[in-house]
Amino acid sequence: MAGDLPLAQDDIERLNAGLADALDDDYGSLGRQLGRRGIDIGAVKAKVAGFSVAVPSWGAGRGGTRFAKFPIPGEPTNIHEKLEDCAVIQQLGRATPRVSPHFPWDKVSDYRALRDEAAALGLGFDAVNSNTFQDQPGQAVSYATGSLSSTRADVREQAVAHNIECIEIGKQLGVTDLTVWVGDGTNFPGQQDLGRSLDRYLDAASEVYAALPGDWRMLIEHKMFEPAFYSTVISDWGSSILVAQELGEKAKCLVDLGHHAPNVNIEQIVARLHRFGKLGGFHFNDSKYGDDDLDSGSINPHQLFLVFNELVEAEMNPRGDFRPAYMIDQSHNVTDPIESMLSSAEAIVGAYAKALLVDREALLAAQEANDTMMAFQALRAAYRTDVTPILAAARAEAGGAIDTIAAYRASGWRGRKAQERRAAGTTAGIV
Ligand code: LRH
Ligand code: MN
Repeated sequence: MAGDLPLAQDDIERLNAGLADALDDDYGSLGRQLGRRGIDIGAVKAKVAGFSVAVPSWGAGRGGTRFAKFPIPGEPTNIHEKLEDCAVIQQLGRATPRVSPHFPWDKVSDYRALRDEAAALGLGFDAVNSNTFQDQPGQAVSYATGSLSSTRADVREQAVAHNIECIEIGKQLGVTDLTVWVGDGTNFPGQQDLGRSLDRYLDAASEVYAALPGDWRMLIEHKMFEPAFYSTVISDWGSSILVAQELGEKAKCLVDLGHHAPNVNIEQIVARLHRFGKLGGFHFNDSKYGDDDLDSGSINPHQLFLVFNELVEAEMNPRGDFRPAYMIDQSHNVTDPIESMLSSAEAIVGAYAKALLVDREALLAAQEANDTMMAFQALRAAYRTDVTPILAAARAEAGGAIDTIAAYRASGWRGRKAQERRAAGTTAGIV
């Protein structure tokens, strides 16, 4: 049981008390509105209360770009402080009970102790992320030539060994998913043979696959470009699903919303991966141009809704073991990371709640009748519904804050941490 939650629960309840009447009024009127549409608001609230998304450990600190990083006083600089901040997000939002760690960024000497430390804060862990896109001090060979697809056997072996080390760490943290994203690719035509690169990747990835315990999954994360700018070995969902099918049943595909060209129909990719039983997980974020890692739902909330519309359809028509790992993957360059993750989690849960409001019978009937406008209106009626009262009610009933950002600011958490924590570095880059 979570012993030492970071914030005073009384403070949260006192703030909620001042907002409860208004929430009751809003919830009541929404309940009547949904009732007229044949929807039981209580049933939607129950589904929302059961929904959760993991936060990235690397999102708890300020992120940066290749140009600069602007840290804020009191931001976390190690996994222990990151867990504290993730516990604040969970205590206020009650939708992010797991943290997805990244290695070696979150390396410690005792992972069982880390697991207990997280549990005391009301947290668990989600998919472990390997890192063969940066060289670490003292590393035997460099990843400058790529990692799992490098032409150099010693580099591939090092990358395989690192992924297997992440599995061993994950076992101690109680997780059963390994996320494998490799930045491998080229900047010049001809730099590498596009076919052989994939073959080398497949050989090395199959060694990682062979090391997976029976109940584990390997989540293959595709990305169109960056850090490579001419070709990327696992560049799109097609490459990802072919690799996952080649590797085996435990290999699934992870969709990072920011890893596609602008205007790509990501909800259709979700439907395709689900159709073939290969939908393994998500990295939620938003973007306008490239892999901007902006707050989920901040640029294109309709796309997020349409993705969840496919996920609710998938939930109702499961293929294989349908249990996608829902995770946030963002870089908070200009906001307080805690506020961004509170706001993003709300946007993600909100998209799920709206997708639950779709009248699927009416939608299917209109589709079958080729009544395009009524099919679209079935989605639009759900999308334009303000589900905020449902989210706030579910949160408050779980001990969270009705207004998460107001409660966070009232807590003075960041100011307190600025007194306690050492200043973060200003080295440019993602973390
Ligand atoms: C690559 C990526 C991947 C993580 C990294 C932090 O762009 O999305 O998921 O390893 O960001
Ligand atoms: Mn990602």
